[in-house]
Amino acid sequence: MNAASFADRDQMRAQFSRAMSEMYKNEVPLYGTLLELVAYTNEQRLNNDPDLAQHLHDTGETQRLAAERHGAIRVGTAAELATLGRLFAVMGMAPVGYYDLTPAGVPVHSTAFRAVHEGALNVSPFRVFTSLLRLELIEDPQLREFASAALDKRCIFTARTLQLIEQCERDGGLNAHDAEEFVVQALETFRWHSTATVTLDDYQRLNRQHRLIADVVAFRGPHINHLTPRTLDIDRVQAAMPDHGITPKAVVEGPPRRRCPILLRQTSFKALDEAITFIGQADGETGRHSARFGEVEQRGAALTPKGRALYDRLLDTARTQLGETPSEANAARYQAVLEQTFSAFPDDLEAMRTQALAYFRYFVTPAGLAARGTGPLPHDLDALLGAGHVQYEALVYEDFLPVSAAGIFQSNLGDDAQAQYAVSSSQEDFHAALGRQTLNELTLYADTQRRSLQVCSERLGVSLHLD
Ligand code: OOG
Ligand code: NI
Repeated sequence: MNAASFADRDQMRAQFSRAMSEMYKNEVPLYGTLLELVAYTNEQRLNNDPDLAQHLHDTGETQRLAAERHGAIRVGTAAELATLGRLFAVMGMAPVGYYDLTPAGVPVHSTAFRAVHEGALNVSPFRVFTSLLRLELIEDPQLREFASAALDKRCIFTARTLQLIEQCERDGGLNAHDAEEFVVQALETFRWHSTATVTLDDYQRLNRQHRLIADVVAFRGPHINHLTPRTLDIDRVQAAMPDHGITPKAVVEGPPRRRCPILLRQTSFKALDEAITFIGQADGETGRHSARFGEVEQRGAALTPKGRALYDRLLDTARTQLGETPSEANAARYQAVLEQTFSAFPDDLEAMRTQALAYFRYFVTPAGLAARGTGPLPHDLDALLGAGHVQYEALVYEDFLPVSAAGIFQSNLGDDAQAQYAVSSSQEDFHAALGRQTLNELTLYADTQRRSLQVCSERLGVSLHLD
């Protein structure tokens, strides 16, 4: 079979993202409410802000906005993580970035599976934040043994999913019929189960060690624990949530509100308290577990290492100045401190560009194209920008933030779930478990920026410096 008759991986990812959203809407109706609120807010925002509408049009983001979301899952073993990596690869998703959450008291390390090329991202930017439990952090050897045995017994993939992954790897793709079946089969891995695989007693022992450990070990599979739509105005969504029966966490994670958004701002609402039937329970007898929640996010510019260092430093300064963990009680003060601290981060694109704080996509303007035939053009980017032959937009940040992720985890696990781990980050262990290296997100942004300059060079017939 040749490549032309294989199903398009980007379309498969788009279809999977839709199927996941439908499933989660049925499982967690409040997610459907949030989707409506976000769609309404985005529409209002685009109507009232023609500049923003133009910007999203120029970067190709308009078409992806309504479908844009990320999900999150947690797995228990290296084998589960490695097979998930192969499952996501079928849909054109690669592991990008490494996030160590143990310093924040969450016993996992994580990556994000997503598309990497700007063209593929514009077809479907669907991402899955995927965490691997660090079982070695369970102190009690007996409990560790129990957890490990429970995980070894389960298989989180359907037999058909495994067959189709192998087939895809062997042949180089799946035909349209198999691709459709793959989406249906793969979805099963992420479904919620209201029956646990352990007794209530064992669940409670796991839970006492860490709620996250119970959430991973006591169930048949890595249920999707939230799906997050992308809003163009997170403050407005946050303010409107209570009117729609949704109670958001007090503090929006990430940078403060700005004219030119950077990185990622996120807020979530509390996990549902759900009835679970444990092993050995009589008919009608249930226990409770809470794992699934909702989240919304606003994405801004991807930052260079220099920009990111500035962001990390300012966030750290703000938190130190606050003197305590951001919470309901100090939310207003935190907001004020954050805004004041971040006044040191330039809030216009030109300054962010000239100071090399963010990554950009450059494109040729109609005026540039018209000028091409009229004589030699400058071979210098600043001159081309000055003449209006080339324009730019910030690249959208496609990844996650460890401090924010830890805040999201914590708010949904309850404050009693904080723990102290005296272990070091272990990217090598993570790579060994995954069976491959994670990609460096900064390289990907630099590649996209360089490709956009390459296109400008070709279209204008000039040779630009591409680094
Ligand atoms: C993942 C939490 C992190 C985000 O958006 O930063 C996350 C989890 O709770 O499994 O989803
Ligand atoms: Ni999330």
